Amino acid sequence: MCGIVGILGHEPVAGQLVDALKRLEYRGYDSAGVATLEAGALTRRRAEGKLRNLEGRLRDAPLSGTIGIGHTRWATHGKPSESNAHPHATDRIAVVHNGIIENFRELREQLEKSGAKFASETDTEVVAHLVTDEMKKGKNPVDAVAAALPRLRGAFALAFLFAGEEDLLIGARKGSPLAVGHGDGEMFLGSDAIALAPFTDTISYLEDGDWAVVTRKGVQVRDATGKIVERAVLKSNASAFLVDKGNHRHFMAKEIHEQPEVVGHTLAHYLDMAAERVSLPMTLPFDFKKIERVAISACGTAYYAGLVAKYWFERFARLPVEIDVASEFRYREAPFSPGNLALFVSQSGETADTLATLRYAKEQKQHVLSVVNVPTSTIARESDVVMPTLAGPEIGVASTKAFTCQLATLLCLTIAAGRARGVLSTEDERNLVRAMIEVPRHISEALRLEPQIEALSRDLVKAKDVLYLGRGTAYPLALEGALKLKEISYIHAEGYAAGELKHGPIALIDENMPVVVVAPFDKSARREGVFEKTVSNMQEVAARGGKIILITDPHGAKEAAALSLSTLVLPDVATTVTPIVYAIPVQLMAYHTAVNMGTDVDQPRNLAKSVTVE
Ligand code: HGA
Repeated sequence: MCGIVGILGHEPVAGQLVDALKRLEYRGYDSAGVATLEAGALTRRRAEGKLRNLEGRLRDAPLSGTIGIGHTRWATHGKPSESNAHPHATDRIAVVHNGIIENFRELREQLEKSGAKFASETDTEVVAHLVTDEMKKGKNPVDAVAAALPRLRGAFALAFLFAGEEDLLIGARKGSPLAVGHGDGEMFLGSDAIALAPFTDTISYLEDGDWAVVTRKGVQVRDATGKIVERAVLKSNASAFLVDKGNHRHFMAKEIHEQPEVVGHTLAHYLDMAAERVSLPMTLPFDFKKIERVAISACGTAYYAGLVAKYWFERFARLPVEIDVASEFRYREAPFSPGNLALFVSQSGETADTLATLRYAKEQKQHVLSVVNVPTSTIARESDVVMPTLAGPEIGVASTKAFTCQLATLLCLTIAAGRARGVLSTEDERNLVRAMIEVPRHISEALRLEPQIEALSRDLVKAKDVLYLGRGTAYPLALEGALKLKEISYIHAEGYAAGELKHGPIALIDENMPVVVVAPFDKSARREGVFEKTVSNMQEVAARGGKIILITDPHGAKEAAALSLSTLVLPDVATTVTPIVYAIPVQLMAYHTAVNMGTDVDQPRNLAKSVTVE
């Protein structure tokens, strides 16, 4: 979260900085700002709120500098306001920051004692004063930054601009991502390659602890010990991704509708369709037969994808799975026996808590496998093996297509595990793969429910609270449905395992409470009765006047539609793939409710994509 950019250009760079920030706005939109050098002097324009406010400021008071830095903010320290907007500056330097400076209080006290005057409530501003302090002692900009960085605790990506230095930017990263873009006599810094795509496709990624001295001639990178290091220069394909909404009103709508295609791409990557078997294009650096336990760690929607995978691993590979949200996992000091598998799921591949858990798992000698949507991300780079989801850039803050692609990838992995462990027969695998091949078509059919869901959502906007229920793999879907509704419509929602209803949440049910029941008709012999058990829970809700919205298939509708106020009938799909197909109505319901509420669907309040803070 928070996007940063820096440009050493030929022409005035303010417009380019804003273009790059537009591509980073998914990371935060509490405020935005830029700083350039005007006749050598640091000059800033900043504005609270979305980037368009900054554009307005720049129209009224343009900047002409050919070197500059920019920032779009997701506030962690200090309210979203103009004075807390980055860049933060003294008369010597301006800085933009993604991350958290954990020891900012203690640094601020020291700096204030020696006369520094602070103008914001942010943690970031200490960095500006710290470097200024070093420069006042006579250090040049590079030495001043070198002296200041080791004093910062926490996570950061930083870009510095210096008064009077027309050919120098310094970037640094520890924890948060930072890329260097190489142009023709121009150079760039950015939180990701997508931000720099309009200017260059030639990118180097800084490693953790690196800092980079950038001039128009090129870049010199030093590692945390100060040693000059080489970082590979890669060709990025980020510019191939068009960041626009197509014919849709929101990125989220576009991304929901892209799912038949992107899930299809992802499946095609991991399946041999002709042989009807899973065929992973990468070599796993471990043998599933020797794995005794899988530990899954993720955050938010990716965590729910991991929760579905737990059911699949246990069922198809007979592997015990432990799963926890990364922000808990990392502090639990969970014991691991060496040589087992730690699995991480993240859309951005930069999620700070997931990354910290990954590093812990590595210390504990686990094999590290990650499922990520950004293959150049830190999580991808630090994993032993990466299974990319081929969802393409996801811009809407509420994750949709990344979730279904994560599920598709995880299903392929669990089947590969089942085969390797001798648990899944060739026949079972063939049946599963046949069901998977049909998923993109079933998603398209599910999307046809949109008008019915749109009509339904006009009632949902009146609800104060909504309950989502599900059993088995429909339980994580209930959790995901509730999360999606909360995050974009701001209606309070809870997801519960249907069997838990009577242990508490049933007390909430009255005639004002919509209850969304995710209940595919489960045909598998082993789990016989799961659907019937959910129907019993629906009876309990109906008896208390709760308004049921049932999401099921034709068999389920025949059995239980009478209990519900509305029934969404999805195609009859194999039980295993239901989480992928049932994600669609759950997403559409949240989307249309939010649209009817009039909220900012793609950029909901208080949220940001790519959570690079803890
Ligand atoms: N701590 C800084 C930057 C926040 C950030 O990176 N969010 O993701 C601030 O609050 O401005």
